[in-house]
Amino acid sequence: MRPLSALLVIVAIASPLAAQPATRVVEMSNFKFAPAQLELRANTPVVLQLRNDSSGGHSLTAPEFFAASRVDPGSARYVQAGRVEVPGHQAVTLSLTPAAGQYPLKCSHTLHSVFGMKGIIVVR
Ligand SMILES: [Cu+2]
Repeated sequence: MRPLSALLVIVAIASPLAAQPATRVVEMSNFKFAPAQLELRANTPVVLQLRNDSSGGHSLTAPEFFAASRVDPGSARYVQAGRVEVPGHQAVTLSLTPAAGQYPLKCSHTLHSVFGMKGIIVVR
């Protein structure tokens, strides 16, 4: 294949992928979020994959963040009163568009945030 042809093939393959929102993974375990500081781009659609590798349940609770974000209709059912529950050994995938700001996040389960399960979402 000539170099120009190869380049055109690469562009054709890459373009549809570039239009997809980036996926950011948040790992939930006993008792932390990883990353504890989640950095997102303002007004840019993103897919958040919340993975709980523990046997017990956790939540990502960030009412101000979810109130300020535009949560896609298909993901809205996962957000209840600013909280997303993720049962043990499961994952929840959310599509949303965040707004600029700094938002505290924590796990709402008893004592989990006291044990360190908290963090911040920074949207620039
Ligand atoms: Cu928890």
